[in-house]
Amino acid sequence: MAGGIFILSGAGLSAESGLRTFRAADGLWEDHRVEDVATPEAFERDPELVQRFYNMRRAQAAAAMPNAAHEALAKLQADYDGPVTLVTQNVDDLLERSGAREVIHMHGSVMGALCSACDHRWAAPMEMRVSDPCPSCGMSHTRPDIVWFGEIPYHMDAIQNALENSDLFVSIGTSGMVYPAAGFSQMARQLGLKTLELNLEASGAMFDAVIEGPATQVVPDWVS
Ligand code: BJW
Repeated sequence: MAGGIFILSGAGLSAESGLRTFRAADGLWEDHRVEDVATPEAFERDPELVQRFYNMRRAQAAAAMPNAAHEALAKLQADYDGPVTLVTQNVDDLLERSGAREVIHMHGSVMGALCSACDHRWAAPMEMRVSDPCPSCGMSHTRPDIVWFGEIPYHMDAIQNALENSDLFVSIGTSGMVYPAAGFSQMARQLGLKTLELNLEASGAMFDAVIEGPATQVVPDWVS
């Protein structure tokens, strides 16, 4: 069996599917202040504003189609003679819709609802409201199943375990500005993995190799 491949993806993977990245000049954070929509405090202060932001994101994600980069990663996972762990910071489901399996969504999923009273999770309605009752406890504390700033990303133990059992770390379309994901390439190097970045523009972090270009070109080229 071949050595394991650990793939970390970010917003650049879905950019050519029409989903905006966060920190580009035309990115989401140009129109929406992080402090207003992506923190638990924002949700406490103005839940309807936060729900509107994620209702919009959910509609955009549902309308988007997987691109050649998502499809290449799903094919790699299916064809490669070893484990391919797909960890994404993205909250869309485009990897799953291209056939990828067991995608680790470390920042949650815009397609999911979470009850902040009992932690029950269920499929989000397209138009989510705080007043929607939780199907498990009946309380009306419904929020998007998203990891906001100051919250602990999901599946950290599984991520650490996959990193320790891989030989190659590949970062795709992420600026490396947000921790803990931003620290994974350094952790990988310390664990002795080879590291590769595929990005429209190099993030500036240290990698053994960097290939610059749009994900729909560089990811299929790398996979084939
Ligand atoms: C293309 C392309 C194309 C474009 N082809 N490429 C001070 C120091 C250090 C840390 C902290 C600090 N103060 C606070 C922190 C912690 C904080 C943090 O990192 N803040 C920084 C801003 C400094 N982090 C947290 O709070 C996290 N939690 C945490 O740390 O808990 C503590 C803990 C951790 C672990 C164990 C125990 C305890 C939570 C972070 C939650 C992030 N949430 C968001 C929003 C929610 C999801 C959503 O709404 O979608 O997640 S923020 C946003 O950034 C989103 C993304 O997933 C995340 C990363 O962004 P990404 O994907 O990199 O996008 P961009 O826009 O930045 O970059 C796009 C890239 O694509 C670029 O590189 C382009 O070149 C490229 N690209 N087109 C290929 N066609």
